[in-house]
Amino acid sequence: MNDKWWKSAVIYQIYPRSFQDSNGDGIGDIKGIISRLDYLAKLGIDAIWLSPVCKSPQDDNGYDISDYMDIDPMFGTMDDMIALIEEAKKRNIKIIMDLVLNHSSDEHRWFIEAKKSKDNPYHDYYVWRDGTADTPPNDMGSVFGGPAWEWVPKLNQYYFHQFSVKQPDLNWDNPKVRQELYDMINWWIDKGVGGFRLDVIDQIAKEPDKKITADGPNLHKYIKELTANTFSKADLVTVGEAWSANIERAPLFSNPDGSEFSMVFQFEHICLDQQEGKDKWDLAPFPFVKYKQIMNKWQTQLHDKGWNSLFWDNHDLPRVVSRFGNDKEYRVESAKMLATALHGMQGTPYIFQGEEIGMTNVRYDIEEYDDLEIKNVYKERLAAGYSKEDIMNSIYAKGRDNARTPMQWDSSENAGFTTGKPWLKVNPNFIEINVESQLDDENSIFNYYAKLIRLRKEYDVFINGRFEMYLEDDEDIFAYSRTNDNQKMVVICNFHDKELDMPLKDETAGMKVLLSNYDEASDKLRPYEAIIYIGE
Ligand code: TEU
Ligand code: CA
Repeated sequence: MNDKWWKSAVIYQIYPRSFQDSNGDGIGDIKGIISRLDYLAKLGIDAIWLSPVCKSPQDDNGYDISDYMDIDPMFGTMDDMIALIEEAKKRNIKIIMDLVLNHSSDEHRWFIEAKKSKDNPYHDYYVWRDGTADTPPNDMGSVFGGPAWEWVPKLNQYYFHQFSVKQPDLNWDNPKVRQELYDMINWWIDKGVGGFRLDVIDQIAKEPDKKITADGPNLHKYIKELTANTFSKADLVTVGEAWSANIERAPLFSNPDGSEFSMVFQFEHICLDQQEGKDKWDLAPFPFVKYKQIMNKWQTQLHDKGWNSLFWDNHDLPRVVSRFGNDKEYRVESAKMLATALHGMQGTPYIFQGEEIGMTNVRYDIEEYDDLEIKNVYKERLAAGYSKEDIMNSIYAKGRDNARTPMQWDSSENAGFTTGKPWLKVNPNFIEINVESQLDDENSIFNYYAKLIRLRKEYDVFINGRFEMYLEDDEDIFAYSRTNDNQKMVVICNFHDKELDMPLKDETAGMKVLLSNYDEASDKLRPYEAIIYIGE
């Protein structure tokens, strides 16, 4: 099962507008990324998942594309993009593009045409329904709040948008739409990209009349057709973002026969710290034992049947160390522990920019946030009678801008991100938490991540070992083994700040410590301690 390069790869996600600005306009750009490639090579990553850089009015920070075959001037030019692909290649790093195929921007030329008239050739590129000004086709809502239907008086029709009103859904039932998208993807493949991440791909086969969004009846038919016409022609990595994927359907998305994607990117473990049946803003404590059950299920049941992505955070999620670790007195220990727990499992690990230095969540005034989702939930919940304090607490915990504050490179003004005014305020803790202070510190979070990545390349068992969990009901410890034909690895992680008796001594007797986040050995499992043992 080690045949595919992406199984032993580590993928680093860049959110371009927040990574590195090169021209002082306060917005990260492609030239900025190029200037930091040596840093990423030092970390040891194999590929960069680049959040969208295509032309976009930036209503949803690039996830609303108005031209799939051009680069947004804010990020640079097509020449810059080609240079990025080439410069990355020199360092053995592949570039993974973010494909947003469920919807386009309302400023895409297809949509501009589509709304001109019902018999315009592009009309059927989108999802329209008749109705009257005050009666939408049904009561479906958009992910970002408000209705999923937008009235266009000139046509006496509504168009469907699962996300913002500036993100009209593409009509995948129209073969012309599918063909246009395949042509565009093949054009990118010819430019030398290493793969694609497919945004909300489980939502393309929507059937709004039946109120179906994710996982529509035609979904896997469309994905198979997409892959056969594009990705299957080259040795690419493809990652399907699928909020609806469960363990039964994940083997389809990531079928080892290559008919769909290389791997699935699913969220079951991410939706645990919210109240049952409500949404992410309705906070609940993290149910640790439940989390372990979910990991155990995915690790054991997908083994040999598909391939999973391993991640704690991304540009839509809070910072891992603030969410599942301790961003105060044990920030360094808990960041390393969380990395260990994740990288030890089977699947392809993702590192979201800044995670490798332990960047944390922020608490800003509402005016200081930028994300449309934060602004919408604030308005909606205020109108619904929630207290401001309540709403802000939800935003501090779950707001997407937690992940989007500029990368903290050094302790100079604006953390070395820009010489201008950053588009989103820099986290004030950049003086303490930044790349520069960690590069030469052997014990830094950065160097711990670099070690983890190196070990993954050295020991096959990280890639193909069978997973077995220990101590299922333990409220503090996540521990498991990975075993292949010639090696066994045991991973022990303390998820809390309690000091515990060292568990599993019989299991680990005679094994050697491969990695640990504390200096000296001890009989106790210290707060947020993580150890990887290796043996035969
Ligand atoms: O995210 C899919 C998605 O459903 C999330 O937006 C999530 O539900 C949201 O963060 C609410 O908490 C993808 C992208 O990752 C996201 O950035 C885009 O906004 C979205 O698709 C639309 O393209
Ligand atoms: Ca810039």
